[in-house]
Amino acid sequence: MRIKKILAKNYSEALTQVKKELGEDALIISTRSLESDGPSRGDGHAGMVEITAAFEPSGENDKPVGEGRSRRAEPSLISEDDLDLKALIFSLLTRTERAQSLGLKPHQFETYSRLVEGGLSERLACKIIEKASSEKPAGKPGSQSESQIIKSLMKRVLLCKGEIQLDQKRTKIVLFVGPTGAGKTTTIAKLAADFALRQNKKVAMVTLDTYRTGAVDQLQIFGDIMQVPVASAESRNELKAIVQKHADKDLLLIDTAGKSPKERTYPDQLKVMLNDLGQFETQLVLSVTAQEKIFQESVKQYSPLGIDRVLFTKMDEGMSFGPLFNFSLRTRIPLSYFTMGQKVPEDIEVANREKVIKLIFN
Ligand SMILES: Nc1nc2c(ncn2[C@@H]2O[C@H](COP(=O)(O)OP(=O)(O)O)[C@@H](O)[C@H]2O)c(=O)[nH]1
Ligand SMILES: [Mg+2]
Repeated sequence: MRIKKILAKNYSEALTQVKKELGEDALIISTRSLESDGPSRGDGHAGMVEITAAFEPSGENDKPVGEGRSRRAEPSLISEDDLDLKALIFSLLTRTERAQSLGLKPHQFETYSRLVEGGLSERLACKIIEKASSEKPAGKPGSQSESQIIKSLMKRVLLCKGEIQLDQKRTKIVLFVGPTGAGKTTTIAKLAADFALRQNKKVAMVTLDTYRTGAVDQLQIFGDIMQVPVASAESRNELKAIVQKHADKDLLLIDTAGKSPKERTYPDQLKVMLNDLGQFETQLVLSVTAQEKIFQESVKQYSPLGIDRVLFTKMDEGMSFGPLFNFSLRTRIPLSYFTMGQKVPEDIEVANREKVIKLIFN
């Protein structure tokens, strides 16, 4: 796709010229009259109009690789053929213009800007504003302000399911999965401390992360400090034996290896290992400092296991919390805990909606 400016005496001539030179499919991005720039223009273009248009150069895409454009072209990450013209034009608009094109009214632009700056997706921000304005009782004195309505609406749609619920009759087994370095092992240690030391429950920790040097030791050190037993399993039978050995426990926390979201086979390997456990809960551990795309990819990766909860770590290091909100709304996976520091056991809390809203609007 290329961009070109066309100069002509008036708009109708300019448009005719755009069609003639750039083709019927050319998209007008902007128009302006050069008269408005004042009489002092010395370039001889005063009184003319200028149209900026985007167009697909004809024939260039059809050339075989190695000829013409392909050889001369600068290396680029996306080929021009893959560009979605509409999305590109949308991204060329200013944020206000985008808000307008999504159907918002001028008095809503400021709120929209605020939500988008907080990291909410543009479409989600729009939907929330529209829903809030449909809920606002027209002009009632003393009624809530628009921003209060928006905050309470956002709070309402967030799904939080509180802490891990123990099972009276059997050991509650909870599996922690997620990208490398998200904070799985540290979080397990925090939870073990909370249940064992504060709630006086019988807890054991198991790690399936036996590939990485030091991974078992990392959990073992926490276990020694807290007097909580630690085991490691490399096979389905080993895991089965460990679970049987700890049948008297209230809670069994299972740590897994960190895997890049690109490793699609790991959940299947886990599934085989966990096959004899009966019921277990899966907590997806994500760092708020990770890219938003990692969130989505991790869900795709681990969905074969069934994801019951999402736990966000590194809230202390996060700069933008809108992605957490986007994720929560898109997936509807309930939030369980937030962690906000490296200190074991104190830097963990049960996820709560107020905190998310406060962080987004800070
Ligand atoms: N700032 C901060 N660091 C954390 C938090 N949780 C874990 N970490 C750190 O993140 C790093 C990776 O944690 P780890 O538990 O080993 O991640 P894993 O690979 O998912 O098991 C360690 O240095 C942790 O101390 C948190 O809530 N905030
Ligand atoms: Mg780990």
